[in-house]
Amino acid sequence: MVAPTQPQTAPQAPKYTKKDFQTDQEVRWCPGCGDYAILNAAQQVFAQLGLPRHNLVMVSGIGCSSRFPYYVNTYGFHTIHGRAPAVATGIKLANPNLQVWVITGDGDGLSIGGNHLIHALRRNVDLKILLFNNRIYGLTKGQYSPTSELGKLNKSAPYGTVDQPINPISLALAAEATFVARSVDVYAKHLMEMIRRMAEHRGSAFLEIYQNCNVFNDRAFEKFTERDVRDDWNVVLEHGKPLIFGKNRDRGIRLNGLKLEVVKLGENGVTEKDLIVHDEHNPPLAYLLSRMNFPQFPEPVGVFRSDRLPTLEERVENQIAEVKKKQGEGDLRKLLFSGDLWEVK
Ligand SMILES: Cc1ncc(C[n+]2csc(CCOP(=O)(O)OP(=O)(O)O)c2C)c(N)n1
Ligand code: SF4
Repeated sequence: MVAPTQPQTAPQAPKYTKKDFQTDQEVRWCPGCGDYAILNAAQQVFAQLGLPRHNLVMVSGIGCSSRFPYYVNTYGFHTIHGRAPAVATGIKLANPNLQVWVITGDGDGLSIGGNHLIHALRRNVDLKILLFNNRIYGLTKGQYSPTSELGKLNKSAPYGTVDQPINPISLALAAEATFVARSVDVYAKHLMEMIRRMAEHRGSAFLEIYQNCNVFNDRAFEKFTERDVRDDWNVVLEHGKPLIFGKNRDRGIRLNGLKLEVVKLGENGVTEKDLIVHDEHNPPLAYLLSRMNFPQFPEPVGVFRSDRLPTLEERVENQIAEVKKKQGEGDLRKLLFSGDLWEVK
């Protein structure tokens, strides 16, 4: 049995403001870094969750983004490079009442920690994973990352990268994450809404956040996120609504066979009825939409997939209860002294 998705609220939680989630730690990010906006959005959402602070845990790996736990007044764990999902899985299994957040970067989460990320997602551990994607290694001063665009020139690729980048949304969907979304550091309201949705979700929740590193990869997303172009170059995914975009709301996304295409409303008899209606509960559609990227398509932001399925910790708890019903309480001492024993002299 799977319980319906509900906010993990506790009636006794005090009324918080964003300030309650700030710390006295000096924030060491560069002035102008997109990380500040994400921190601000997260602190505001945490204050509104109705959860006591001691029920929240921030777990991070290594990188600029991974400094996050120092700046949030909850429990926190700055772990080792790429391993935050493994540590977070242990925390969640040991105490399923905690709401566990993982903070990672495109290098931390997709390069050294790619393997851990995939397995946390496929196991449907109830983790809320924020991936700050600045398409660069920030902390180590600007090497290219698994999301750097093909041909990117930088210190570690003086003639341009020759690697095909990872699409984090496609990867998360292929790994069976049950909640997958994207937002942008400067879309404050949208970003807060996505973080709130993650908090309410039970199961592996993955949010890719386009984050500007103004020192080593400045303006990486500006062509589709600047105020004057974003309506023309973003399509906002909303469950049950047709995929319409553009300043004049006159363009949309249609399926032509198995391919997506941009169409203009009113042209060649195209109407709203021809457009795809977004469905968060349709993983194949989500995957198709995840393949839309600027400049061939508007960049989708919003929730690609959201499905309530049994989580790892629910399965573990159920299994223990089932076995206990059949075999009674276990006896650790008996177990340790069963089977073949040797005495080392
Ligand atoms: C085992 C190990 N390998 C490499 C490093 C060096 N290192 C530290 S952070 C980092 C990449 C960080 O990039 P990203 O995850 O994109 O985070 P950002 O700093 O951009 O937020 C690397 C390679 C390390 N600290 N430990
Ligand atoms: S190096 Fe880039 S990602 Fe790191 S704090 Fe500075 S601006 Fe932010």
